[in-house]
Amino acid sequence: MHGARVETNAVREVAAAAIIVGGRLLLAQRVAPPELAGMWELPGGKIEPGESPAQGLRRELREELGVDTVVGDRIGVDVPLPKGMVLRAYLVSLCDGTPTALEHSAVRWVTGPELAAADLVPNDRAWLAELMAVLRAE
Ligand code: DCP
Repeated sequence: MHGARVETNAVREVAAAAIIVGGRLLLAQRVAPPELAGMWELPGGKIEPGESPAQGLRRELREELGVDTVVGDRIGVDVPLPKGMVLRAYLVSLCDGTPTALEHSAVRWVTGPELAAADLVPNDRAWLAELMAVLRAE
């Protein structure tokens, strides 16, 4: 073995939230890294070791948006990320609080046509068709 580095076999997940209220999806505007700053994403972040995806996503949404949530079903494809990580989207319900840009530069609620026209981060474009379908069904 190579020293004391702790290895884990678990694939590291980044979880992102599709929060839909009244036919609109919540988007958050990234501040970093420079190549993504100004672009819009589904809010979320890295699941920490020992957390379930639902626990980690709830924590991220509390930290980033100041809201209490319930994490529901997965939506869309797995998006491979560098370093063996995987990006997954979940349908998420708001329980308490108003989403506030605590770690983003802004948040906004978009309709389907507004989503299609938004400057989304490239990874999140993989979910566009499913998100549009959910918004249409609202
Ligand atoms: N990502 C993405 N689409 C999303 C959310 C994240 O493509 N809807 C990507 C951007 C990053 C990686 O996933 O390459 C990790 O996302 P964050 O930087 O948002 O995750 P954390 O907030 O956990 O990062 P850290 O705390 O390390 O800054």
